[in-house]
Amino acid sequence: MFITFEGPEGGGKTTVMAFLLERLLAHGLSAISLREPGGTHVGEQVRRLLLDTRSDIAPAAEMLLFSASRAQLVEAIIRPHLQGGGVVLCDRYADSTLAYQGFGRGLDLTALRQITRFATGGLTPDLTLFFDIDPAQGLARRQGSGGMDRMDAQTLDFHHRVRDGYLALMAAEPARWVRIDASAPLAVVQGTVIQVVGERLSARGMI
Ligand code: Z5A
Repeated sequence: MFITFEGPEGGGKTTVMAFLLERLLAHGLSAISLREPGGTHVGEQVRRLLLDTRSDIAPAAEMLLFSASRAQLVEAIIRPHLQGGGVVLCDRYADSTLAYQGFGRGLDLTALRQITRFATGGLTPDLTLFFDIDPAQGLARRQGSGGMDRMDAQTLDFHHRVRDGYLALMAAEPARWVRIDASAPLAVVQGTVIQVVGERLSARGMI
């Protein structure tokens, strides 16, 4: 089962994914957690380039770099783990490209979908958890937990377009997406995620 974590920054994706991973492993499931961009040697090099505030990257080049990192991750880790019957948790995936480079930067969505299909071989998540939070609140949390990277440092307008983009993606594919109120206290968010994922795993006979 392939589960992705999406949403504006500071929603708690990384924190909750680590919590979920522990629970899945405790259940005896073969689960791994990954992040995008990154997750492989090549991907981590690309990540450094993409998030460095000194990088001046054209929108199309930015999109292709995110896609290169994704292509490597799918080929080297995600697909083999899924083929072995495991669970893959991924902190961001292709929907981030549609939300950030498509709705945020204004790149053509049809072209982004074609490139994404090429990069991933058409691999789509079984479940996408949307950590929904007001962008200003998310950025404030992010500022509190560390430095701002090149993507965080975009305008608030940009981050609002990204969130609106996510809402449009979710509306277009309601069976794959579940909205999580990421402004709720952490324990509530964790409880909701455990319940949603538990139901999906049980429906597949995995627990
Ligand atoms: N990007 C893109 O443009 N295109 C693409 O195709 C892809 C990505 C794949 C990756 O940055 C950037 O690349 C990202 C999108 C773009 N940029 N932006 N902007 P990243 O991986 O470094 O960052 P991120 O994915 O945006 O994650 P984040 O900012 O670290 O946020 P998070 O993982 O959702 O939150 P967190 O780190 O778990 O929590 C943040 C803080 O909030 C932390 O102190 C927590 O303790 C706290 N927290 C978490 N939950 C709560 C609750 N419920 N209440 C109170 N406090 C909480």
